[in-house]
Amino acid sequence: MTLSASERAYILSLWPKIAPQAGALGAEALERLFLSFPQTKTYFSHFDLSHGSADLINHGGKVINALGSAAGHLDDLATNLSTLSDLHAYNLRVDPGNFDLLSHTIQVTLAVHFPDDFTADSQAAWDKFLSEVSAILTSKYR
Ligand code: HNI
Repeated sequence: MTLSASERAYILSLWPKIAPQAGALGAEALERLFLSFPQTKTYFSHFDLSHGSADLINHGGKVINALGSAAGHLDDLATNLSTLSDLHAYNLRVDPGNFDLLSHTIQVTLAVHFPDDFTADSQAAWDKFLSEVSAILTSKYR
């Protein structure tokens, strides 16, 4: 599952628009995750999950910036994400099914904020990129 040149271009062209709003976009993706899939809240019982909370913005920013870092290493995603892969598999033990749910709410958030950029082709590229990231973050479970 390798990203083609045009798929890479869709990821890299949107990233500069995402980066300045990483916290807000990440917080929205998390809020959508927790509202649509409330079972995912169990991993965040130590967070204040209310709308616009500092916890949502801080953690949302970390998630989005990790994606930005990955986008800068599309030729070597596994190395770039190795520490996070260890964390999610060995420490957090997040059920792998949840990665599809977060990938979905990230895409909804991008669609809402960047309607002109997030064409069907762009979405397909982002979906593939998020699938690759998720596959790596869940690769050490067994
Ligand atoms: Ni995830 C911590 C990135 C999916 C639950 N996660 C992180 C951190 C990053 C991150 C970055 C912070 C690491 C650190 O502090 O060193 N997570 C990502 C990415 C994805 C992802 C890029 C997928 C796109 N994480 C998920 C999913 C869940 C999840 C699907 C559960 C529903 N992550 C967590 C939890 C933490 C976490 C829980 C620890 C939070 C804390 O600070 O206590």
